[in-house]
Amino acid sequence: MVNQVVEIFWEMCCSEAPMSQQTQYRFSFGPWNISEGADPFGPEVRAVFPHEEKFALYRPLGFEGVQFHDDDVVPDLETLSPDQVLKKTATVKTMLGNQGLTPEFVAPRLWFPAQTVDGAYTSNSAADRQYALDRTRKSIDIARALDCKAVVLWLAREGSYIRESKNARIAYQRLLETINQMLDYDKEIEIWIEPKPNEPTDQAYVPTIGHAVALAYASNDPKRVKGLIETAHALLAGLDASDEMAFALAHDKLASVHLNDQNGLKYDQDKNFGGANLRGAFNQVRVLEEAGFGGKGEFIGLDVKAMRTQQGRGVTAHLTNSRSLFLYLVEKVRSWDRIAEGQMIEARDYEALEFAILKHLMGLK
Ligand code: XUL
Ligand code: MN
Repeated sequence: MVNQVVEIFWEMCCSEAPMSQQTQYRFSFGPWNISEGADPFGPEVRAVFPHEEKFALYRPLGFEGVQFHDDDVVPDLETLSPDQVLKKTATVKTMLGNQGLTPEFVAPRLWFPAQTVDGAYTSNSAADRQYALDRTRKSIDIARALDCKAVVLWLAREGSYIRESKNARIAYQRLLETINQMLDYDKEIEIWIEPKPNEPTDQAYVPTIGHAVALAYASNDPKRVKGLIETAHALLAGLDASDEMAFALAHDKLASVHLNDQNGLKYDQDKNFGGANLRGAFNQVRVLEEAGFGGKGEFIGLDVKAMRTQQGRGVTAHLTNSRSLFLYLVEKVRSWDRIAEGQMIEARDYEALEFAILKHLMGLK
């Protein structure tokens, strides 16, 4: 009887992604993840070096996907003509090809320009909103010229510092309008929204994946609007990152992830994956693995930051350690005793289940 129940449970929980079809995970990061160590209180502590040299590090470190801001591809893109932008993009495309790398997405960097001080798509200024849309169209052009199918919207400045400064209802309508304009501008591009609840704004307008998925469904082409979930951003919203991922996966809306970690409600830390909460990291891997995430070529993105104390040129241990930790946790998920799990769930003995998980993570029988 118990075995029958366990089998039924197995069918319900795991049959969609049999563990035998093991996903070969592919990893990505952005050039900003090999940082020079500057923070709001001090300048760079390591030598700055060009993107080309960063690209050469990807493959040897075990990464094949590159995440871009638009101006990582085309520096000073505001000052260049459309032809110049395309020319520069072509040289980056060649560079990537030479290194065997795939561009995963391009994100309009809408948080640096003077025009976006009070928001981009949701600014109170019509001229500034137009600037944001024009810049976004340039990012789409760059993505397409790289043969890349996605643009990421981290809506950094869409929010408010004081509630009374903006009409939030109109702001949400403007976000939807912008998404539709993007879908209309290019009939193939996908829009991946990366929610974050705060920083730099006090209160951001798309704080969770639920908000992003609502925008997707309300858009003119819901299939092309998805989400990118960052661990730290979910934690800053007081939410569990694995549940946020599960929500997106249940709606077939998880396009990518930014795995990292966060030690409580502080500034956005971008700590190494698993560095603050190993069990939380295990659960994110478990949810991704059980859903077969990565099986359609999706990348495991790592948005981790090197410690300021780290010395050297082009420090990368935070990336390789986070990648290795992910793969160790994949092994932990695959070697987890599902039959015993099913029995404990059937018996509703969650005390036993919790202790078994903790022992499994510690390598104890
Ligand atoms: C911001 C953040 C960004 C985006 C890309 O907190 O996570 O790195 O992921 O711009
Ligand atoms: Mn991120």
